[in-house]
Amino acid sequence: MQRRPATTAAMMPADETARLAGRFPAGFTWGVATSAYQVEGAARVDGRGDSIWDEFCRRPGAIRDGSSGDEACDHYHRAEADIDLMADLDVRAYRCSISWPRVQPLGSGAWNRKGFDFYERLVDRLLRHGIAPHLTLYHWDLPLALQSKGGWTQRDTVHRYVDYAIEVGRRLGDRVASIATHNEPWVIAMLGHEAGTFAPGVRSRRAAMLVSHHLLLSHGLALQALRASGVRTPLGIVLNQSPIHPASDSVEDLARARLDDGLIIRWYMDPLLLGRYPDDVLSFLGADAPQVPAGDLETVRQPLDFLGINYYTRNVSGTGEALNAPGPGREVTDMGWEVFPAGLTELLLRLDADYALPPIYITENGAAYPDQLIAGRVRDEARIRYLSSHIAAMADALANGVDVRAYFVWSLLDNFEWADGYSRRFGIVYVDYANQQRILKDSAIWYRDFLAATRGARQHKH
Ligand code: IFM
Repeated sequence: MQRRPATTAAMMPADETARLAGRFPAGFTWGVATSAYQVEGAARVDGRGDSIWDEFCRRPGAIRDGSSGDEACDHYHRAEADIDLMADLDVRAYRCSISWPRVQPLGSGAWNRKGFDFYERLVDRLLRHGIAPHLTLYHWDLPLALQSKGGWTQRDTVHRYVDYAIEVGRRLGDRVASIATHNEPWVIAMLGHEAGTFAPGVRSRRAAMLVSHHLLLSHGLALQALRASGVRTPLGIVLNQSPIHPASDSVEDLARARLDDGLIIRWYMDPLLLGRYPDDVLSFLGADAPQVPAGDLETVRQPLDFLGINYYTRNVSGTGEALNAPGPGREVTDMGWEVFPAGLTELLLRLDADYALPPIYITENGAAYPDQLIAGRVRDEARIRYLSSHIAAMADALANGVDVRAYFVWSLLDNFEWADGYSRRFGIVYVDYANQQRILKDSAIWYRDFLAATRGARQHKH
């Protein structure tokens, strides 16, 4: 690991950083996030089973650069150093996920002790450094053995998942700061089962909607089971959300935007918080709507201790526009996603107006840029602007009464960005994949100084 002093003044004046920090209450949680398949590597080590992403990556053309998470950031073997790195940054919260096939290789039956040992060591070391572990149970890496039986299209997978959740709760529930059941069910359902661009690469709207229902049901059952088994840590779920803006005022574009709002936001928020699916989406889906057995929606609607929101951009919807198409002349990140911080405030105020929300955690926010390591330094001013403007947008929502309690930068490390492979870098820490060296980007130094300012600490002197 390479450490380097840096002057934040060149990136953002210290008084501006301090003013931003001063907009948040003491006790607000600031962290960084990763997920298992994206960073761990060690895909065939210590008894880990295959996941649907291992298989998907083997399909020719599935991943832009032909890569996989086989090695990723080798975090499995470097977790201690990565935790030391977080401690150096004075980060006090870390959101990560458990790889289900690492702890239960076939998704049912035997548990893998070595897999659990890894997470127990991770959690204990985080705690020793004063870093609160926030766990996600499912960040997309379904055990492949379950996919061969139909994966999330099968109701049985819901029950296998609940068994897994109970076991994680039993082993780690007393030591972690929160547990989220799922990360971004919309992505799992729609990119994994309708578009087919993510694992398991299925292309069927009907399958996708059934999967979304099973994911929500598994969330509800897992919450019930975790609570019944005595887990007391805050429990919730993480949704990817964006305000949906019509591309124009035309009747068609307005209708498309309303439908996308239903498919992306209300399809998840309504069952979770109101116990029903939105009527307009049900009638749009027709025969593709899932058959919902009596009682399921009641199960889905469990009290939430928190709701995680992953925010990156707004969506522009219309009959002639693709989702995420940026407006003309707008700044975009390396993902082609428009930089639109005001959308975070708008989204939070809208959700707060429409639902009786639990405390909100911003579980992901960040940006990919074509970072370059030049003379040992990554000058990612654009990422600092992105992060600070979104933190300011979150402060605006807070000032307007939304109960936001936590914020996690996506991501601690550059990592495996799914179908984009390693071609997109989201980290505040640069990973040199040739030798697995970690190099703090300027944004990491800025975040460290921002965190110090939130604690009222004096700015680091260089
Ligand atoms: O890398 C992903 C993460 O796994 C889920 N949310 C969006 C991130 C950036 O695409």
